Amino acid sequence: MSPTQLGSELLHVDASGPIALIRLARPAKRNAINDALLADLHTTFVRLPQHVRVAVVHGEGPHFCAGLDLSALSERSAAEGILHSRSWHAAFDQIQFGKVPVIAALNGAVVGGGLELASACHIRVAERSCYFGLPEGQRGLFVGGGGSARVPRLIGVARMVDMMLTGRVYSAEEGVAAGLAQYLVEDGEGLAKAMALAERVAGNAPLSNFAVVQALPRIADQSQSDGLFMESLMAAIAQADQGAKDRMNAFLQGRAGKVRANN
Ligand code: 1HE
Repeated sequence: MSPTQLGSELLHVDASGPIALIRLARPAKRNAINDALLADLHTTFVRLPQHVRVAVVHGEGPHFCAGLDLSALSERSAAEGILHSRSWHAAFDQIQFGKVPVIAALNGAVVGGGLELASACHIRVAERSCYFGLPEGQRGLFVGGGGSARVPRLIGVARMVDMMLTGRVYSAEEGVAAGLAQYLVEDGEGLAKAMALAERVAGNAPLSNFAVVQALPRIADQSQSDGLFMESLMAAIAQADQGAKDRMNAFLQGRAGKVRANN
């Protein structure tokens, strides 16, 4: 897989422009993630070319992702189970803490490992058809793709406990209200909305985007004292960049947009 030939028959990737489009392409299996698809996701995010500024992830067919491919759940020892889970962590870390901001366009089932994938992305757009669940409890499993770390940061531990213990499923509207996604759109409009958001994100200074994606979640995990110190370092690095100076001058000379309500 060379940088210009990312993807596979399981993962369709167009990284030719500044917005990379990454599509889970197993609709017959509801985009369930097997080891090969996981490896493709991992490699794709590691190898995104330098010119890519934002990535958009979505799923082919009526469902974003049915989670772990349950047919691939062979008998594993505890040690093999740990390594399998760690391979999901490694792949999804490349999404959350990779080169670029990642926007997920969600439709249909966003369940189990599919919700873990979505929660590794930075912005989630939910179509009205979309629903969120963590059926691991019902399947005799536990989350293994980073869900226990990422989902409570979106919705709180109590809501995740409820989802896992009772099998509660959140509708798109409920998910947006709870914090599982930031945008709610009509069916069929998710990808267009994600692309429109990606255009805006791509227009930011790359170092600002880097700070938001890399520093912000880490600061939120730190003590206030450590977090504020890291904030100062990141702010100083970002504003020292020529791109930031150009943008500030553009505003001061009346050449940049103003902040307006609902812009
Ligand atoms: C699958 C999977 C899968 C579908 N692994 N094959 N995830 C789950 O527990 C969710 C399981 N899936 C479902 O609840 C439903 O399939 C859906 C709600 C996602 C979609 O329903 P539907 O009616 O549109 O499709 P379907 O008929 O159920 O499925 C179509 C095919 O996809 C069918 O295979 P076929 O060969 O009979 O056509 C299904 O078996 C297959 N399929 N989902 C394998 N998940 C890192 S730890 C993460 C732990 C987890 O993610 S646990 C949660 C797993």
